Amino acid sequence: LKTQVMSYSERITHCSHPLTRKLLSIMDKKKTNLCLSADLTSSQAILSIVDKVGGNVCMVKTHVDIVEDFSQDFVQKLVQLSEKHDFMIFEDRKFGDIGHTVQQQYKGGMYKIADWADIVTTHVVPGSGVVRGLKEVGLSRQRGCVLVAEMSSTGTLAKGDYSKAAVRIAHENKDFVIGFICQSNLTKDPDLIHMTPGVRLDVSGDALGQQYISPSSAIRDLHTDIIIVGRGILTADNPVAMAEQYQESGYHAYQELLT
Ligand code: BMP
Repeated sequence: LKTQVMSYSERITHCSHPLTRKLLSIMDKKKTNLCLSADLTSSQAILSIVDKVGGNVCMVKTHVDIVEDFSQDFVQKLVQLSEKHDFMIFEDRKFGDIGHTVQQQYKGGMYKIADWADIVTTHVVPGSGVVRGLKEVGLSRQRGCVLVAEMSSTGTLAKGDYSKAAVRIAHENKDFVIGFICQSNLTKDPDLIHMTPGVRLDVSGDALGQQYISPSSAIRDLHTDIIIVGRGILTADNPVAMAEQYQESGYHAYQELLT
């Protein structure tokens, strides 16, 4: 199956995971493969930008541990916005410990991530136990997880055999793993969604090793499914107009793949 030439609606018929199906149906309906990385430090600032660009995105990614005034009220409001605008909530927690520890980090502490995040990211450096630990918490709540198989940063160690191992762990845990954070197409399995950060139109990197590619390079050339954009939108003079531009660039690249 060549997922990269399947339309979102066609691909749904080849998918079994309910979250993958839901995500693809949002992408199809809203004509977007854009995920906003809402990397801001105040709840109000996050809720405000998300309410403005919610219609342009299929997912909103958070780093909840950078929010200065975190509260359960904040995440409840985020969930309400996800229902209003129809997007999925994606906490980029990047778990990286033994199964027993990540279970507690996932369901407990002050964030209680499993209560509100549809999807979480995890590193696979601990081996498959990290996924099995998260799964015990997430499965009954209809949650999913995404494996960090490759990274956008310069000198990343997540490459080669490491990335291949991530793909294997994904295939072995398809009841819970719905895809990858990656910089290339890693498998033709239609169930597994490829999500690519390090996407920006105007600059090629930052001072701390981030490397950027354009939306069309990610979708059309690398055959990934979703573009994750943070500062490209957040620091723009007009973030709403910029979100529209990223949405259009990403969706146009997808349409080019179909023809
Ligand atoms: P920005 O578009 O502002 O560079 O933000 C990228 C976002 O994606 C950040 O939240 C970062 O943590 C995340 N990310 C990344 O940049 N590269 C990766 O390989 C994996 C990530 O999750």
